[in-house]
Amino acid sequence: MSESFAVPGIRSDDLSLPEPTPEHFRWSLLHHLQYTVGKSPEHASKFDWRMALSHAIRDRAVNPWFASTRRTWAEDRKRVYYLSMEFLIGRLLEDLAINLGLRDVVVEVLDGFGLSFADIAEDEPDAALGNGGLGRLAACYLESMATVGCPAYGYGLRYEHGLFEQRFEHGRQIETPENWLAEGTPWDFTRPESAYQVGFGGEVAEEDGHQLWRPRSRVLAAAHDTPVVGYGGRWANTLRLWAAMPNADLFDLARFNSGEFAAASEPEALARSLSRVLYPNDTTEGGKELRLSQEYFLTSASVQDILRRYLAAHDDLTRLPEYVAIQMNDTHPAIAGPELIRLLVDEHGFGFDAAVDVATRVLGYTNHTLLPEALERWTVDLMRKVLPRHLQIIERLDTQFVELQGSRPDPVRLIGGDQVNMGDLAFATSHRVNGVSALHSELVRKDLFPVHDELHPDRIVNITNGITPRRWLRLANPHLSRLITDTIGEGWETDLERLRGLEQHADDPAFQAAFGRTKHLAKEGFAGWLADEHGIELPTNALFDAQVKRLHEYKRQLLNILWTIAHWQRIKRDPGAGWVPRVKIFGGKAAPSYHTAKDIIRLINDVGQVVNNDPETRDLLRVVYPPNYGVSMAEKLIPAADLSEQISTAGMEASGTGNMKFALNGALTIGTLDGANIEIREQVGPENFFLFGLTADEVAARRAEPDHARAAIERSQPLQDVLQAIAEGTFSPDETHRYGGLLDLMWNSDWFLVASDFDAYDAAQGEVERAYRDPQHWQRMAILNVARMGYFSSDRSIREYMSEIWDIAPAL
Ligand code: 26V
Repeated sequence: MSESFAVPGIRSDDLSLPEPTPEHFRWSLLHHLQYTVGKSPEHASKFDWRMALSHAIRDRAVNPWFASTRRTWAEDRKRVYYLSMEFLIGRLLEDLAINLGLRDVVVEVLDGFGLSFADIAEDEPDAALGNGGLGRLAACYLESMATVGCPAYGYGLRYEHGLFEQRFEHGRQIETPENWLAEGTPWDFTRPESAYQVGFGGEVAEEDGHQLWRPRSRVLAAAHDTPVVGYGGRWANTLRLWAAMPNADLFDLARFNSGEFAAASEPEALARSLSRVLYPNDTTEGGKELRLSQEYFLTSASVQDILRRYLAAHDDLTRLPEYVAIQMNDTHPAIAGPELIRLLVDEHGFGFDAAVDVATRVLGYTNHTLLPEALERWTVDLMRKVLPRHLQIIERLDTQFVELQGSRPDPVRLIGGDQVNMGDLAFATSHRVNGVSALHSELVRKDLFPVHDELHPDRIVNITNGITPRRWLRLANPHLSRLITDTIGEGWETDLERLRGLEQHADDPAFQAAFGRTKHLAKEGFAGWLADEHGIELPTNALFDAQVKRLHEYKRQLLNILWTIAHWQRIKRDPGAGWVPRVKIFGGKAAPSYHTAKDIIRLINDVGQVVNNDPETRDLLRVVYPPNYGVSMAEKLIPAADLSEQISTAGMEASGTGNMKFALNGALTIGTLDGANIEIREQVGPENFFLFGLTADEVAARRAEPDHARAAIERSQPLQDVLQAIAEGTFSPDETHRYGGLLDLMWNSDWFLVASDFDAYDAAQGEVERAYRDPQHWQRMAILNVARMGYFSSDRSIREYMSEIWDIAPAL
C-alpha cells in the first residue's frame, strides 16, 4: 500500500471529456500518437496507430468507470466477485468502440486519414487467457454484468503467455508459445498500490490456543485493471488480473555481483512462474504443484482484496454476505472457502462455525463438467506441502460433513483416501451450486452430487449459459445486424427477445433474399480471410458446414470426419447424383499431451489432402482446417456458417456456447440431445433443428452392452467402408498403419459411441442435403433460428445469477 496523496477539491467530474465529435476524436487520436506513443503521423506504423487509437478509446471508458465505481461506494451496494482462472477475452478495440457508441466516429476519423479501422483492429492480438468454453463464458458474463448494471469485479491471472499457438506440420499439431504481451497492452492500468502477499508452504504452529501459519515463502500479487464497459456506456466494471512479482528480497544482489547471474535470479524466476503461462489442458492430470499454486495465488490475492474493500466501508464481518457474493468458476478457485475461513478465524477472531457460516453464504460454485478426469483432486501430501493450514481446515470441514450424514454407511468425503475432492469441498462451502444447462444440472443432481443434494435440496440450481449479442452478433456480423435493425428497429442488442419480431418476416421472399445476401457476404468475408491468411480458396456457393471447438473425444470430431469420408466415397460412386456442394470446416486445438485428439487432427488434415486434390469431387466437397482457432477466427467464421455441428455424445457436453453463437447467426444445427442443444431445439422449434442420436439414458444403456462397437460397425456398411479405407492407408499412403490406434479404439472400445450413432448421423446429414436444396425453405428455418434465440443472451443468464444466487439488484 502506498501513502495517500489524495487532493480534495478537484472533482473528477470537472475533468470530463468533451462530446466525442469527429473533431475532438481526431485531436485525441493525434495527441495520443504523438504524446503517448511518441510517433509522428508521417512515421507511424499500423501498430502505432492501433496503440494511439486504443488510448483514445480507453480515455472514453474512464468516466463511466469512475461513475459506476463512485455510485457503488456511495450507495454501499453489494458487489459480485467472479473468480476465474480463465478469461478468454479476445480483442477489445472494436468491442469497446461499439459499447461506447464510438464506432462510427472512429471509422470516419480514420477514413479521413486514409486508414481502415478493420485493418487496424486486425492488428490486435487476442487476449487468449483461456482454454475454451469456460473461459469464453467468463468473458461474456463480464460484458453482460457491465451491460445490465451489476456491480462486479472479474478476478483472474495475468498470464504472460496465453493459450499456445497451433500450427500444422504435415497435418500434425505443433504448439508454440503465445506472446500477447510482447508489444504491451494498451488496456490495463497497473495498480502497484493494490498488491498482496500470498504465502506458500511452511508450517502451522500453535500459539495460545490459536493456529498460526508461517509460510515458507511469499509471492507478491500485483493488480492490473481493465475497465469493462457495458453496451451504451452506462455502466463499467473492473477486470482485475494478478501478476506474480518476486519480493525485492528474493533477488540476491551479492550473488549477482559475484557473477552467479542465473543462481541469483532463480528464486525470482520461480515466483514469476505463478503467472507465466496458462495451463493448456482442459482436464487435470493431477498432482501438479504449479497448478495448485496458481489457483491459490489467484484466490488468496482476490479474497484479501475483497476483504480490504469491505473493511474500508464496514467493520462487522458477520454482515459480509449482505455486501459480497463470490462466484467460483468451476473448482479452480475452490480453495476460496478454506481461505476465507482461515482469514476470518486466524486474523479476525471468528469461531470456526461462524466463519463457515459466513463463507458459505458468500460463496457460489458453478460446475462446468461431469467428466471424471476433469474433476479436480489434490493429494493430501501436496496440499500439506503447499497449504498446510488450509488442509487442517478442510479436515475439520470433512469431519463435520461426515457427521451431517449421520449413520450413512459409506459417507461422501471431502477427503477420500489420500485425496482432497475439490468438487465436494466447493459444494460444502457454497450456498448455491449451479449447472450450466437444464440437462447438465439434472445430471449434476443425479450423478455427481446425489448425497449433497439430499442433504441440501435447495442448493443446486440451473442457470443455462448465454452469450453476449454485442460481440457475437453486432460486432461479428455487421451485415445481419444492419438487416435486423432495419427490420425491427434498435434495441435488440440489450433486449434480445425482440428478435421475435423477425418471425413475421420468415415467409417473406424479399426478406429471405435479403437475409440470404447477409449470409453470402459473411461467407465471402470468411473466404477472403482464408485466402489472404492461409492461401485456401473456397467456393462460396457451397454449404459451409462447421465444427469448431476444443478437440475432445466426447465432442466427436471423429464422427464428423468419418462421415465426411463416407460422403466422399458416395460422391465418387455417383458423381452426377445432384450433390449439394459442401465445405467441411474444422477448427480447434488439442491439449499437447492428448494423443488421441492429436491423431484425430492429423486424420482430418490427411483426409483434406486427399479429398481436396481429388478432381472428381473437388467441386462438391472440401475439407479445411485453418490452424489456431480462437475468438477472432470464430468472429469471422460463425456468421459464415450454414450448418453448425453439435454432435457430442449425449450427457457429456455440459452446455456448449458455440452452439448458441451459430444459431444466433442463422446457422442450422445438426446435433444430439445434449447440453444446451436441447433448449435451443425447444426454442427454435424441433422442425428447425436436425436431431439425431442416442439420448443420455440410451448412452448409458448402450455402453453396458458388451461389444456394442463391433456390433454397430457390423450393422453399417457405410461405416465399414470408411474404416476399411482408413485401414488401407487411403489417407496415409506413405504410412498405412498410421491410424491403427484410432481404428482399434473404434472396433474395440468406442466409449463415445461414434459407431452407435453413425447411421443416425448419416440420415440427419441426408436431411440437411434435402433441406438445403430448397433455398426458401432453408432460409425460412434459418430466420426462425435467429428470431427465437433471444433466451440465450448472457444478459438473461446474468439476471438469473443476480436473483437466484447473488441476491443483487441491478444498478441501472
Ligand atoms: C479444467 C482444467 C484442469 C486443469 C488444467 C486447466 C483446466 C482448464 C479447464 C478445465 C475445465 C474445463 C471445463 C469446461 O471448459 N467446460 C465447458 O464449460 C462451458 C461453459 O459452461 C460449457 O459450455 C461446455 O459445455 C463445457 O465443456
